[in-house]
Amino acid sequence: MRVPLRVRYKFSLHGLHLLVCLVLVAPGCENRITELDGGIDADDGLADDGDNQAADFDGGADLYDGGPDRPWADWDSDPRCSSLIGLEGEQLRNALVELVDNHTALSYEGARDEIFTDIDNIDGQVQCVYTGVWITTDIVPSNDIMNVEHTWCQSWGADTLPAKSDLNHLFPAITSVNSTRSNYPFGEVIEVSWSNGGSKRGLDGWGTVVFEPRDEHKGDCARALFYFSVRYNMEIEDRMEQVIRGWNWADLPDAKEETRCDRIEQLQDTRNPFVDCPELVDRISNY
Ligand SMILES: [Ca+2]
Repeated sequence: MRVPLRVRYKFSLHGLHLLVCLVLVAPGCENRITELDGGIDADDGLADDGDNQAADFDGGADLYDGGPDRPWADWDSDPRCSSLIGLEGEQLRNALVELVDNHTALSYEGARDEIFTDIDNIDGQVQCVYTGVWITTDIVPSNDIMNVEHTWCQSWGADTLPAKSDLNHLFPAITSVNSTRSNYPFGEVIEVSWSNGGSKRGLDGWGTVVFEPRDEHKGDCARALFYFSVRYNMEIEDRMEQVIRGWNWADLPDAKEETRCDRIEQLQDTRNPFVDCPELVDRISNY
């Protein structure tokens, strides 16, 4: 069994300070410096049980320290976000709700049809977001093969319209893999019990069963969840929120995700603003 990261941090700080320093300056670990400082007592350099919150919310995930800020002045280059310039916190949340509220809701059957025949169909093929497996189809496939994943699970509050059919959080997935994800929270797996195509299920650093999408889908998943939280005024569990904030930056929107957002706008009249401007995620402190 692997030792949870927070325990390893304490062990390292007590006995192997040099090792800790080497880890901190390794490429890609720069963000850990600030986070780790938050868990160190300034007097003796040892982890303090009373203020090691940074270590506590890690849970096996890469520590999140926020993404690079884009100056508001540069946002003029993206007219889709121009109405949001300068807004943060509740003001931003309210402005986002104005943008995404009252979309044109499809029936669930209609949404499923659009996924398989239009928005996720590329030259007659549809890809499972969790495994990368492609199937050839120009219709809604058999439910035994591939179906629709509710990133915000139906059992979490997406079981009625319009949330149930909101394409901004629906994706195609191999049926058996969708069942494996079930309604487990998203997180970073450190003890793998199942894996397929880069996605994993298993225990995170707190010993909770979580599902981790493959890297290519981590950001898409995160932005779908932040969208859902704002659109439907639903809270994201704190541990999951810390993880997916990091995923938002680790897997920034690419042309495929942006094109998907365009297609959804044609059908629903609204977009996922976090796909257009992923920096917005960090300008709301709690979802
Ligand atoms: Ca992606």
